[in-house]
Amino acid sequence: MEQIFLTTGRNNCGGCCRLRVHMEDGRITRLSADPDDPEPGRRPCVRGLHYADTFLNDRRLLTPLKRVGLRGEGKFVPISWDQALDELCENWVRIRDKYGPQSRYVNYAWGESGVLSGTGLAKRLLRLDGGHLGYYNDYSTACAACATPYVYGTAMSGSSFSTLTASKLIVLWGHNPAETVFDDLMYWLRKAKESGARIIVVDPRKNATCRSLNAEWIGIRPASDGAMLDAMAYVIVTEGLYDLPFLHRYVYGWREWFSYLTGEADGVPKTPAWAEAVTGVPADTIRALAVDYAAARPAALLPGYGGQRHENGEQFTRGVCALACLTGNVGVRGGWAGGVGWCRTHPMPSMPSLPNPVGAEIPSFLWTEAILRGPELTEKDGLVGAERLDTGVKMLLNLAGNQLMNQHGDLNRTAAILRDESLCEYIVCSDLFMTASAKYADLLLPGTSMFEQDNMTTPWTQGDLIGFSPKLIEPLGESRFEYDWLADVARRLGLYDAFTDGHPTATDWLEDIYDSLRLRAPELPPFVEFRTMGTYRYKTPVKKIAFEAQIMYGAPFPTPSGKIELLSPALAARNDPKIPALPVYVPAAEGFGGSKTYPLQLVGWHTMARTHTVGGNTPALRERFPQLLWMHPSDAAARGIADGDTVEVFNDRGRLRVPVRVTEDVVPGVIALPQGAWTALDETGVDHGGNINVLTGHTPTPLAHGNPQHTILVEISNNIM
Ligand SMILES: Nc1nc2c(c(=O)[nH]1)N[C@H]1C(S)=C(S)[C@@H](COP(=O)(O)OP(=O)(O)OC[C@H]3O[C@@H](n4cnc5c(=O)[nH]c(N)nc54)[C@H](O)[C@@H]3O)O[C@H]1N2
Ligand SMILES: Nc1nc2c(c(=O)[nH]1)N[C@H]1C(S)=C(S)[C@@H](COP(=O)(O)OP(=O)(O)OC[C@H]3O[C@@H](n4cnc5c(=O)[nH]c(N)nc54)[C@H](O)[C@@H]3O)O[C@H]1N2
Ligand SMILES: [Mo]
Repeated sequence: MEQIFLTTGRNNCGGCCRLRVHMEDGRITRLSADPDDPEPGRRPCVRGLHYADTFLNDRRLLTPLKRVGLRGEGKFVPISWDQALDELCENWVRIRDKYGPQSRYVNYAWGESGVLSGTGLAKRLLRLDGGHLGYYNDYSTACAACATPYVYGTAMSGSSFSTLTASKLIVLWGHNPAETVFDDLMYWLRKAKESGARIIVVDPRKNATCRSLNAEWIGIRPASDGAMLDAMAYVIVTEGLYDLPFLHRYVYGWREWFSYLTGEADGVPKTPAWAEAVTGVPADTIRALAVDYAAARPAALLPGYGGQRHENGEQFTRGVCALACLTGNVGVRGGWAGGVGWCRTHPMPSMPSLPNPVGAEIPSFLWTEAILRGPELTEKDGLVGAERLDTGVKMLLNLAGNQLMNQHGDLNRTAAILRDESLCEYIVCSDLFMTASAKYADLLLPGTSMFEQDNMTTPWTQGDLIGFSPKLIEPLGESRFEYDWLADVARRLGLYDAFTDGHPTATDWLEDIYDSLRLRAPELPPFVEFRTMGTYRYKTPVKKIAFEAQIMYGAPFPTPSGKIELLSPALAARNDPKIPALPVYVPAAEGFGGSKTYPLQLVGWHTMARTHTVGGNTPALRERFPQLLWMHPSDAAARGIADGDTVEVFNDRGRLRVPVRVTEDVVPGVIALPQGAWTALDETGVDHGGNINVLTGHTPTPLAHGNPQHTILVEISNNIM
């Protein structure tokens, strides 16, 4: 007899879709969309519908594994859980006592994006045991989240997507929600279009969103957007199309910005022709967009995170905010303030966190530096909470993450750092598969998937829904949820009671967390009911408009001046040309024209086919979405490359091989490759998986110290031996 249960995904996806799990005789037979789902904007996509193939298969790790070969070689022997945890504790205590708590690090990892995650729980245990080196920011929004408060005083710069139906013109700038999902944004974009909004996509690629919305495409060179934003502002200023009362009332530093735009300050007017040379976008197109954006009130310039995952990503973020201010599109329904765009409307569940006795934190992108040269890091590298570190990272916990050898930059350099066992002495990974990162573990522990363990989820940027993925089957083989084995580690360390705090199982925690949320949100159904619903949408819709209170009621902005700071005194004081006081274009060193040897700009994106690397080993998804390099016909012809040819893409950092798709959907001089493909390095250091991170660098962005992983210069060869 078939039974149907409801669940929701809990890896790093912005969808929070509700899935039906069909079961027979205790086995999962298939997944399907729920026809009764009240959420028309959150229907499962191809990744969600494949979760059973992705997570429940014979590729799963089934026992703890201990490394026997060289680190990274991928040679392991199975061991018992008892032996695994004994060895883990031995190293844990040895490293703590020899190097101190600061030598322990839990790496950025989002394979488990539920309320309970291995990373959060491991930090809890380490904090009960003296602490660990911490990190701040992330690989998703480092630049945007850091730069937005410099402008508005807060990162909560997002409005409810439903307000976009009031927009007359929507510009999706480096934004591709048809693939990246971002809650129910696509649904509201469709609604906006039905209400008559014109939609334009600014992207180096004619992306899936552009095609799906039948929107207009403006192709732009990667990391050059700031120049186009400057030129649009120039047109709006010189043609008198700006909102002067808005600037007077709410904005600090606009006159200085005007002087820069007109060239009064530096002798270079930031005209559309000036920007054309940088961006490759025709001057007429820039001028027309500027005029239309200024005329269509309200209008929304909606940035994704793609434009900010760049060397100059902070300035991109500030540039978009500046245009919104120039046209008075902040604080109004149908406008958009720009910035990172977080928007929380309802109470959300979270695991209570403990203070970290080690105050020091690094930016998340600098973990390889903390291993290699921890004690050399200073405030200039973004170290906070300590002037210096006493030690490099000696124990690394990588739980449900594939950063080590897939998602971090410059994988060849990363591999060299990780292979040196005198640097980081002990690496523990927990994963479902033998990933490229898992191969670098000294101890590799088999985790449980979303079908084998209760967890709770929250949506991404819009806070109106919570989800639950219930345990439906027993864990495969000997795999265990991180909570369970961490509790065993705690027991060995004499910290069991403190760690579990009266919660023998993870589900006990979830119930407690949920019940305390219910005190704040009495409309929530009882836990027993909620856990069967897949997703629950708050009944009271809150349509939030960012900065409405400031614009409608005159509340001050939470900045030092109380105004929107286009000119930032804090940034002026840094006196760093890479992050100047004004929100203006700063060229990327590895941007267009940055190298004669490597003339092509390579840009990555987050593909429909995977969530980062998750799904990258699912045969049906691999077949349907082969990893292909997009290349413009003119670049292909210049190199004698035909559609379907396999080429080698290379720079000083690495080489990869991948088949080419010749297409006019990418601008000339730019090639594009989806990020997240599984690394497959051969003995000569050539990657055959098509992983863009063999080509990305390790230089952090100037203010956020974030990952510029979309800024890459390369050359291509079709002369492969
Ligand atoms: N299917 C799927 N969905 C996902 C994920 C996934 O891996 N797969 N990952 C999730 C996660 S963790 C995150 S952080 C988000 C990521 O969300 P984003 O960072 O917004 O996604 P990206 O695909 O990197 O970038 C969005 C678009 O920006 C374009 N772009 C890149 N560089 C530039 C530029 O310099 N200028 C302009 N104008 N455009 C540029 C890309 O071509 C792409 O179409 O997605 C989430 N959703
Ligand atoms: N070049 C380039 N690099 C990028 C990006 C980019 O745009 N370009 N994007 C960056 C961004 S935005 C992000 S968020 C990061 C993502 O970086 P990661 O979070 O490291 O990437 P994932 O591939 O999602 O890794 C999840 C891992 O967890 C495992 N896993 C999945 N479910 C479970 C589970 O239930 N239990 C356990 N134990 N393991 C599980 C998966 O098998 C996988 O190995 O990548 C960043 N890297
Ligand atoms: Mo991300």
